[in-house]
This record gives sequence, structure tokens and C-alpha cells, in this order.
Amino acid sequence: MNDLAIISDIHGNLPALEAVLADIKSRGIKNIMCLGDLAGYYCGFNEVIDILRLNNIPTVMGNHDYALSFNFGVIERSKTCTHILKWQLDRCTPENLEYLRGLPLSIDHVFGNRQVKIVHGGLKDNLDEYLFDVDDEYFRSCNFNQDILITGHTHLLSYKSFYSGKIWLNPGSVGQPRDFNNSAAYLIIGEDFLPSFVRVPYDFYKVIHSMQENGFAPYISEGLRTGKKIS
Ligand SMILES: [Mn+2]
Repeated sequence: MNDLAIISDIHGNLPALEAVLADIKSRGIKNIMCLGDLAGYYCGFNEVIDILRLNNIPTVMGNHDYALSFNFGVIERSKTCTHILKWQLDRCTPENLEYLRGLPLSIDHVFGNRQVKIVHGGLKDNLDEYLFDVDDEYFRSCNFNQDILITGHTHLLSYKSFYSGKIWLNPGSVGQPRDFNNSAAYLIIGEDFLPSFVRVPYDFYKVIHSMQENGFAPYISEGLRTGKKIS
């Protein structure tokens, strides 16, 4: 059995994705799954979507992907996100728009002898639930009968294992870490089902400069340097 790499929340950050994929390749890992949010925030979104699409990496839909492909780029709670997504919608290739529209809300996958479910947000709302913690009651109320739940969206690393044997994981974000660490984050699940959280440094100034060149306000890219959430 091979290790499984989980990537999430790339948000158009091409240099971060390239660094993470190179790291995954250097470890000889061939199984990769993606928790969505390819779109949003940074300028390299078409290149990012191309890579996931052309490499057939199993990917679920994120809220930014949904907003771009089904909601005219609108995310109601954020003027900044909407402004960027409308810019991306004007430039999104037809192939990539069609690809985003076709992404599933969840994927069930068998890894070793365990059943894995991946979603962008959570079990109650696959697209837009911010899952900061999980307990047995959450699994019960959602009829979660699989073994391993992997969620993204918060951009924060999480790992919790239960007496029942269930495991909950969040790999953090490739393209926009929010844990005060500016290295790209991803997750490897080993053959023993134990997680390794990996950080990969990359040149975020490339992204900051390309955003500047395209006329975006500096605060949008500032978090790439500080590892803080955009406020
Ligand atoms: Mn998201």
C-alpha cells in the first residue's frame, strides 16, 4: 500500500502548489487527493486548475470553486473574495469552468482497509461548514459510518483520533496558511494510518508581485508572508 497525500485550499497559489507537488514526488508518493478551493485569492488559478485537471487528481468542490462556477463569483459575506472571484471568472478558461462545475461535493475512497471520506467543509454542509472540532456526537448525528473523515476550509491543521477507531484530519492549506507559518501545508497518511503534517517553504514573493502587477490591494497577499488570515 502506498502513502496517501492530501492537499487543500490552494486558492490560485501556483508556486505553493508546485513546491508541494515536487515534495510529494520526491517522496515517491503517487496517491494524491484534493479537498477543493482551487480558485479564489491568487492569480495562478487557471494554472492550478490545469494541474489538478490534467493529472486526474481526485478533487472535491470548495466554496470558492462553487461561487466561481455557479454563483457569478459571489461570496455573500466577503467583498474581497467576490471582487477576486469576479476577476477570475472573466479569465477562467472554458475547460476549467466546466471542470469546476463537475467537481463532486464529497468523495469516498478506500485506503488500506479503511474507508475515507473527503469533503471541503464538513458533513452538515460539504461546501461551507467551518469544522474546528469534531466529537462522537457529530459523527453520530451525521450518520458517519466510515473510518476517516478529512476536511479542509479552515486552513488549520487538525488531527483527532477516537476510541471508536475513527480519525478526523485537516491538512491545512497549500496556498494560504493561517497558522502563523508561511510555508505551504499538506498531509501524508502513512500505511499505519498515522498522519504526517508537512510544511514546504516556497517563494511567496512571486505571488505577492503577480497580485501587485494585476492591481490587487496589498492586504490580500500580506497574509502569505505572515501566515495570518486576511481581515
Ligand atoms: Mn474554503
